[in-house]
Parts: sequence; C-alpha cells; structure tokens
Amino acid sequence: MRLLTAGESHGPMVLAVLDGVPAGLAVSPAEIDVDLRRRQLGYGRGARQRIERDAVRITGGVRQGRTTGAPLALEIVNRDAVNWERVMSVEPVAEPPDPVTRLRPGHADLAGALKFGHADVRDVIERASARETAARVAAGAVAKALLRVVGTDVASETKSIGDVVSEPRFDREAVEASEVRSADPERSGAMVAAIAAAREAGDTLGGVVAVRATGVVPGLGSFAEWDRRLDGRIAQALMSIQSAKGVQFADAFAAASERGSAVHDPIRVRDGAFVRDRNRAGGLEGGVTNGQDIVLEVAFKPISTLMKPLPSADLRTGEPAPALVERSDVCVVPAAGVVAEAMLALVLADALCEKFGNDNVDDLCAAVERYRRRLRPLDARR
Ligand code: EPS
Repeated sequence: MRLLTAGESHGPMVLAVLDGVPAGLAVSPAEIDVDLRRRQLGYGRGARQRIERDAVRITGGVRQGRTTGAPLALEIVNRDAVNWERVMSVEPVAEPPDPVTRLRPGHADLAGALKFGHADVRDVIERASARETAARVAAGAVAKALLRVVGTDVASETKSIGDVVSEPRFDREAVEASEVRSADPERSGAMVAAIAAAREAGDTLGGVVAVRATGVVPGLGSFAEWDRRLDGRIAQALMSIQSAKGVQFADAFAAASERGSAVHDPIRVRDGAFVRDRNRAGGLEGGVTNGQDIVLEVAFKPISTLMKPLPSADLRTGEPAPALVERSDVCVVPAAGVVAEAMLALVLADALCEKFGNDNVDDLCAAVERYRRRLRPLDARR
C-alpha cells in the first residue's frame, strides 16, 4: 500500500492518493468524514477549524460503494482558500504578496528555506503545515476499514497535556466525549485549564498520545531484514506526524532500567493457543506482531507558532527579528491522536496486504482465516 499526499494548507485542497487497497472493500465518504471531523476537534485548536468543514470527495478507486483495486483519490477542499487566492495563485500575480522572512524556531521555516533555496518562507509553511494531516486521516480511515474486516481495531487517547497526566483507559465513549480526548473527566478539566493558561500567556502546550491496536494478526512484519521490522516502520510513520518528537512501544524507556525477568512476557498455552499474561513488549517481538495488542505512545512538542514570539532572525537580512506570528493552535495533542490512529492503521494495513495479498478483500480474509488455524503448538496441528 502506498500513500502520497499533495496540496498546500491554503491552496484549493489537500489530496491523498492511496494505492494497493484490495478490490471489494466497502468504503463510504460518510465513514471517512467521521474521522475528518474528529481530527478537527479538541480544545486548543485555532480559528482555522471554525472555517473548515472537512469532508472527503472520492474521485478515484471506488464504484458503487466498493473499492475497485485502482488507486483511491481522496480530496478535501480547503474552504479558507478563497481568502488566499492572490497569495497562493499558481500563475504570477501583478501585485505579488510580501514574502515571509521572519523565521519561527521549531517550525520547518529555516531548515526548509535553506534546503530548497526559498526567498519566501510561505513556500515552506504551506506544505509543512499540519493541514496535510487531513489527507492522512482520510487515507487512514480506508486502512481502518480494511483492518476491521480482519478484526483489528485502532484507537487512541490523550495521555498527557503539559504536566497533566492521566493513565489511558481506552474507554472510547468517554474519550470521544472529552474536549481533550482523555477518558478521565477530572484530568480532562485540568488539561483544558492548562491549555487555557498557555493561551493566556501567548504560549503553547504539547503532550503524549497513547495509541492501541487490538485484534492484531500475529506475524506481520519480519525480523529478517532491518527495513521490514514492523516496529521500525510504525515508529517512522508516527514520527512523520507534524510536531511528533518521540515514540515508545509499551513503557520502553522505563523498561530500559529494569531486569529482563521483569520485562519479558512469559509464554503459555491456553485452550490450544499461545497466550501471555502481560504485554510489556507492546505487541511486537523481533519486529513481528505477536498477536497481543500493539501499545505505544507518541510525544508531541508544543506547537512552534507562538503569539509571544521567540527571538529569531530575518531570512533576508540576517538581522535579529522576532519570529513570525500568525494564526495557529495552542495545543494539537487531541487532534494528533486521531492522526496517530491513521498512521498506525496505514502501516498495519500495508503489512497485512504484504502477507496476505491485496488483489481482493475476500481472498485476503480467506487467507487470514486459514493462517490463523495453524497458529498453535506444532503437535496440536495434526
Ligand atoms: C491546520 C491548519 C492550519 C493550522 C495548523 C493545522 O491552519 P492555518 O495555518 O490556516 O491556521 O491551524 O497548522 C499548524 C499548527 C502549523 O504549525 O502549521 C489543520 O487543519 O490541522
């Protein structure tokens, strides 16, 4: 499965092209829109989310409610684009917009301008923006639909915002009812207060998102080649989310200071099946899924556009200049959880198709069913 996204934050649309989805999968725009909506929510989002009503238009790969096996084209219109026509014009305009040259520490502004040789940081901002995650979430909703067919479900919950921490319970109803996507009502309130205080101070807040996949097919990924290890592929996908700065499987950083006997998950057989009584591996051993839940966390830095800007420099003159101030979010952690679900779903769906084939969804299901029947001790298979 391959995903490409295109489009600028204030251009006409963001677009996802998702290739390799098996034919015969039921896909509906309404189902994708549920996740697009979830991505727009969350206390601490900026004014942009009041302008947009993200909804997908499927312009390829689906007919009569089912995938055809051709690449899916998923378009999400930027309603704000009408306010940016001159700035974002494809053709040169008579009165060109003033270039952005004040660099925001923490954003892609400086690194991107130097790399591509841009004189206007707008060329970086537009594509580095997390607006692009709308395309990822649309594609991720299709991946989730495929995973559901084999019984795999992906969910997320906010674990912390600023210094307010709550232990994730993955109570879906409570998570979705919370403005910050935390199932703990008391901590939710404290998180909202922390975001409000950061906003008041012209500052921003980051946090940690917990992500979990249940009903995972064992044997996805491989130990045999570094680039096929699935934990590595999952970490890459999650680290690619705008603002992500760290990933850990289960409680890896705490486990690093413990002894092996406390960290590894004893194996036993119950009713003819291999089982574990704990899951400190986070669902993968040797880069391969072991059938336990995949459990991981992603750390998101506080967003880098600050209303009270940090000292910085001007790209053109090199003179000291405060960083650019423009409309932004105070905290994106709740939305980032929805994006993290999408990225985990895309990697898992890709690994599933790699192992079982991606021509036809019924063929894939039959192959998974047959495979599951041999996942027993050798002597029990006879
Ligand atoms: C975003 C839309 C953007 C930002 C945000 C993510 O809209 P605008 O730039 O028009 O306000 O709100 O992007 C960033 C925080 C960033 O640093 O680029 C969205 O739809 O998710």
